[in-house]
Amino acid sequence: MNDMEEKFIGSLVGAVVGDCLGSEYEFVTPIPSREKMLKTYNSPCIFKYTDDTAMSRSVAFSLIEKKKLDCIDLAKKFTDEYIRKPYGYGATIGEVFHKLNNIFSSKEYASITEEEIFSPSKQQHSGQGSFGNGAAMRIAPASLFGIKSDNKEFEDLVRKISLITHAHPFGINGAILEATAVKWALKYPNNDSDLLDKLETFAKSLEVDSEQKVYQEKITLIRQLMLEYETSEEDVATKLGNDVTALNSVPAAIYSFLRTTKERFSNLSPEEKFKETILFSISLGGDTDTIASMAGAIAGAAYSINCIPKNWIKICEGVDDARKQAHKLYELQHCK
Ligand code: 8NA
Ligand code: MG
Ligand code: MG
Ligand code: MG
Repeated sequence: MNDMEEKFIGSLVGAVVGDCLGSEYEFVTPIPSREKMLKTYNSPCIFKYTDDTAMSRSVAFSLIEKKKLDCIDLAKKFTDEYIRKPYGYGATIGEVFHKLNNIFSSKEYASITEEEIFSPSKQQHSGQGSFGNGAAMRIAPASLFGIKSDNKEFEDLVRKISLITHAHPFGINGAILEATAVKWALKYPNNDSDLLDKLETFAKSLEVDSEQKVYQEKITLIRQLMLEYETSEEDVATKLGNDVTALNSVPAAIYSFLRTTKERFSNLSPEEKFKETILFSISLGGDTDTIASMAGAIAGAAYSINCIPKNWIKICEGVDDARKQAHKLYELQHCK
């Protein structure tokens, strides 16, 4: 197996591990100490995956099967999975799936258009669309699939995958930034660009017509945090956020990974850096499964599958499927 394939697998497995381990503490207060957390993860139970992984699996499955983005197929896979197991999702996203299910059950599949598929998400929240983190949390497979795409093509891919459920620009732009971070991490440490510069350029292009430069402001905050030797979890959560919105979770996930590239962690092995990413992201509290899953996708891509602790891999549901899907997405690169 070559290094890039190991990074592909690291990314999807890293996302599953973050979701499974993080879900243990989603909105739990107070978050226990590292020692207590590690003890829990040493217990012989299986940690189940949640909506984050369920939706990522559908994204990967559809891209692999169709060898391109087919939004109607992906919407069908999201909907079928939700109907099969509707627990653990965001509080309002179910409305989208019920409307999509009505479309799929009342119309001939071949007659369904993309416009119809994008319509339920546009109706969310009185026509604003959702700015939840549900588009960003499932996006890692798109980074693998689109590794060779140029910026414009990649942005379009992520935007359309997001639009099936999330129509608010904050929800979509959060997914684009998370996907960009994962794609960047696949080329780490040999990447010739700085991640924050790259994200800032993207955020500027995404927020060019907007009066609110919300993601640009978060990137400035991450830059400041990167200059500090250490900042407490509470302060990071206050500055970057830790809730179910994309704006208040994607930056926290990106920082959780970036923090492990600080000079003070240079003595840690890549495995210790992966662990540090996950434990720190969970220690932020709030939406821990989703923040850890997004951070795990980036760290897994950067440090690769060999650096994900074997004892964590054993206790997380869905790792084997993530491994297989990453392998298939890797193989697809050679068919393109
Ligand atoms: P979503 O679209 O329902 O958004 C999540 C929440 O964000 C909504 O329920 C609203 O409270 C809020 N929200 C989004 N857009 C708006 C808006 N325009 N105006 C006002 N409020 C808004 O679902 P999603 O897929 O984005 O959510 C993903 C999150 O839900 C993940 O954290 C995931 O793990 C899951 N989650 C599950 C639980 C649980 O206990 N089952 C708890 C929290 C989150
Ligand atoms: Mg190797
Ligand atoms: Mg979840
Ligand atoms: Mg969550």
